[in-house]
Amino acid sequence: MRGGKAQCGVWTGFCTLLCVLLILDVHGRPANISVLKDKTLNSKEENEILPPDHLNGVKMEMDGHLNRDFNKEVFLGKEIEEFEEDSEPRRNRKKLMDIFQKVDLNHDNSVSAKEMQRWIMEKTEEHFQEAVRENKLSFRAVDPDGDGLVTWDEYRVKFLASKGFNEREVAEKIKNNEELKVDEETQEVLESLKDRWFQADNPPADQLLNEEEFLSFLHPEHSRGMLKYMVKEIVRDLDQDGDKKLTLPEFISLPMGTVENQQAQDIDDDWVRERRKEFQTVIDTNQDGIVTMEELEEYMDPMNEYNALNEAKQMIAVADENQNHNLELEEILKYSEYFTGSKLMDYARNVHEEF
Ligand SMILES: [Ca+2]
Ligand SMILES: [Ca+2]
Ligand SMILES: [Ca+2]
Ligand SMILES: [Ca+2]
Repeated sequence: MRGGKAQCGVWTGFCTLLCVLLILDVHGRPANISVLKDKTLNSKEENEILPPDHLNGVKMEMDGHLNRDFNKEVFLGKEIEEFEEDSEPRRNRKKLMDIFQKVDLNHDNSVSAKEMQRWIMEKTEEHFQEAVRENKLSFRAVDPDGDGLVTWDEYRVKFLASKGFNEREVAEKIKNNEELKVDEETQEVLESLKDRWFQADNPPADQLLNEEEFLSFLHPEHSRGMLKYMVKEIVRDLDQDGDKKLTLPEFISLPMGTVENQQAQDIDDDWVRERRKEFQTVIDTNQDGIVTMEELEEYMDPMNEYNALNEAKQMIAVADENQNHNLELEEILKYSEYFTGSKLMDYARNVHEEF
């Protein structure tokens, strides 16, 4: 574990179908899959014992897609959901002003890159703490006898029960070493979960996961070892020539036949443009046109301070209208959609009322 307990926020909620789709969908990757990730499809109560496909404050999804909400997640921390649900501009503006005061540590009414970096690190830590909190509940659900240790078989029973299998029947069969009749899709998910399960078992491996290990099972971004595992999985999915490195064409490649109309074509073009930019300007740090596992690991590491500073500079650049490399309150209010996801239509009038 890095820094003892680096923690990250649980993003609860895909519907069962979507979750299975995303776990299985390693080769076919439609460019517009983010469309599927519409918030309306989320359901909070399901799959809490399954590793979330989306990790808050991590730059890339487990399926290799860029995390489009990254900047909002690291700017808002655990308040992100509140912002999404609350669409009342007046209240959002007030909240954003409060955040600005806090980011502006030296109270000079201007946010520097350093101040933003510190803020990003703080908010990332907040997601971590959220993950730990939710992990407690998830762990309790898979450890009904409460001895603090979970076997793969115990977890497997809970997983299958969440897929609609009869929990007692499955448990009985596993106990008696009988064959489980599960469909191919479920079997594939099980195998990938099993792989991940044993990766999360810290040495000396005892085939049991305690709460902390279970946390890195659900949240690989917490531990150096699991971060490596996650990167390996992503590279495996994108690497076409098997050299365990990614070229730009490998990184931006799209499956054939996903483009059905002009709208989808536009989404594809945006997707490629964004990915190319990210590859060239951020991930490939030594600029040799190749992304190694090490480079990808640094990129994915939510606690990387250098990444946080870069992100801070990028965020400032987006809204820095007066070009002073700092953010003033008016700039942040004007670009509120970028920082919070919600538009403040009447920002100009309100700002003037305020001052
Ligand atoms: Ca300041
Ligand atoms: Ca390659
Ligand atoms: Ca490189
Ligand atoms: Ca400025």
